Amino acid sequence: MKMRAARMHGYKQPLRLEEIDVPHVGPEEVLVKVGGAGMCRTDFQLVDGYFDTGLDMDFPITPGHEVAGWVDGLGAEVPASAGLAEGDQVVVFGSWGDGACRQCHEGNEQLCAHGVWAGFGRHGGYQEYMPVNYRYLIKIPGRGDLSPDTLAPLTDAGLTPYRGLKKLRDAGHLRPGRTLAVSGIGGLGSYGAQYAKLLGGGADVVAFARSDEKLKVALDNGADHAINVRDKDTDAIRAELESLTGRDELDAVIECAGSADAIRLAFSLLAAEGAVASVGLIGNRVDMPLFPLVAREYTYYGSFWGNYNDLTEVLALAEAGQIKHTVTRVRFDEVNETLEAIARGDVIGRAVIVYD
Ligand code: FEH
Ligand code: ZN
Repeated sequence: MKMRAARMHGYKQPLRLEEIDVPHVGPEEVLVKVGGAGMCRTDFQLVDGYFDTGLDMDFPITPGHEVAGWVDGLGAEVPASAGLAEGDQVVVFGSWGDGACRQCHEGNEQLCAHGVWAGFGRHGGYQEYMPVNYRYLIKIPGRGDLSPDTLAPLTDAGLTPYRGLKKLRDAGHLRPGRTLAVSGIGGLGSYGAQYAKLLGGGADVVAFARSDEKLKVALDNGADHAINVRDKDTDAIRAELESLTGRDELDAVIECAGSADAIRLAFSLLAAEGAVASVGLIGNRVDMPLFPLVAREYTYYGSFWGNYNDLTEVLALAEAGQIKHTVTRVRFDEVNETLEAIARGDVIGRAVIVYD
């Protein structure tokens, strides 16, 4: 049987839209019929060579690490205890550790130094069927009220800011009287604005973005305030922050963009003992003054993707109707132009490939 696959044959070139054989599954694998594949800025960066010095790529590869769909077949050794059957709706936990290191034993497979990621090898969500080890599938209860195009983004865009905000919350940075900024309202930030209220402990939430359309998403998703930071210097932003919140500082920032400007702004506005959690990856390096970091006792968290249990919590919030989804459905033949739109920052919410 054949399937459509948008595959990468090399860096800095469009994905090739191909017809290839549906893969066979290994004994412990499940064949997932992809119902939705989120298109992450990381996918553009993969094609553009962001990872070319860090990852060995055996081309062709199929991108797509943000996947939801249905069980279409089971390998012979998938145990009954996995509770999976043909037709079940599932999401893919996309970070597969070696199961041997401390991080894997602690449940943080996304931090495994020897792990592999869906969409960074032979199979990913940019193809209609993908084999996945049964351990990395989460079955969605059979009510069917969450479609694959809303489920898929939860496995990365909805997962990544959740983990970052948990770090800020669990370290005591989020409580009444505090000001929490959600920086960057793209795929990740559209969820980050929601978690800022759900996990924020009463903190005042202000969204930063470079487009009014994206700030509207943040306000619709629960942010208390919104500041368009495009072409404004720090003093102007600080004045606007004070007029909106009554304070000219931030106590915590979930930084979802990752650009040098966004990170610099976060630290420029940070109150003493403030914390920034970086989850965005637009840039390559962080440059900040040392003295304020030390003398004001800032905390800077890196937070990567999320672990399996984080994802189960996000899915529970979605199943309870506590998460709003901002999805742009994409046809398979629009994949390359959509990657370019993502690179320009022109996509509102999350683009999701659907194989109609
Ligand atoms: C996913 C896979 C690999 C690198 C980076 C990412 C991010 O999109 C996680 O949020
Ligand atoms: Zn991603």
